[in-house]
Amino acid sequence: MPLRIDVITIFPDYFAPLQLSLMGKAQQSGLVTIAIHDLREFTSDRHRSVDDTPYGGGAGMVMTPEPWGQAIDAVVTDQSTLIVPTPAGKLFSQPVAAELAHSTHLIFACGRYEGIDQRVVEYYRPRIDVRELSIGDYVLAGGDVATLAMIEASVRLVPGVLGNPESLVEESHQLPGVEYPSYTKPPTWRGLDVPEVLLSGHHDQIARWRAEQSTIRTTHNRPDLLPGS
Ligand code: 6GU
Repeated sequence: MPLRIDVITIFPDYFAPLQLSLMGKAQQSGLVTIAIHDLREFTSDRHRSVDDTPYGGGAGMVMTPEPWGQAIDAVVTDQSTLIVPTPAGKLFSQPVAAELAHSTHLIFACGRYEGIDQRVVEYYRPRIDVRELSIGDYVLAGGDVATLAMIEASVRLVPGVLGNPESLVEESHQLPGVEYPSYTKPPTWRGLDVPEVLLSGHHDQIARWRAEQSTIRTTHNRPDLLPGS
């Protein structure tokens, strides 16, 4: 059974790139089905409004629950996972991506403004799996770009999507650190040589060098990933 993904957004055009490259191929091959839905199609007022001022005061606008309920009800099943992208969510990570890749049905509810009325999460939480997820410690204008990132990270882990699953094995060998640097032809570029060991054909030495480089990079760029930090 293919992974089904429904995205609900007020900016359907954000999702055009899902037709390209690996995500486009994943859909063409039938391993993944992605449908994009315009939240405004689920409004019932003349102005197709989706937001209002926050109770309790404060800056910005909050998305009203009615259109969200209509839009989610149109796609939800008891097998669905509802994902609400928000900087206030739990951190999205590679293990979360792997869980989502093995799901039956994902619904992404992309909020804008100051977020979605919290009763939408409260309503669906007793009924289905609901996850509020953040992609990192910075603030985006809305959940759409975060949704693109989460879809790409998850879909590439759906069995059969990657032509060469060796790359997943190599990624897993580096964990919990980051990858070693890569080089290709030409052997000299602007006076800079490819590290000699990589041209040596000594596979054990190459593996050792790469593990060392991975540790150096992790120490320098991501000390938070080192054991005991
Ligand atoms: Cl999921 N949404 C928004 N608006 N900002 C974010 C984010 C999500 N994750 C990190 N920053």
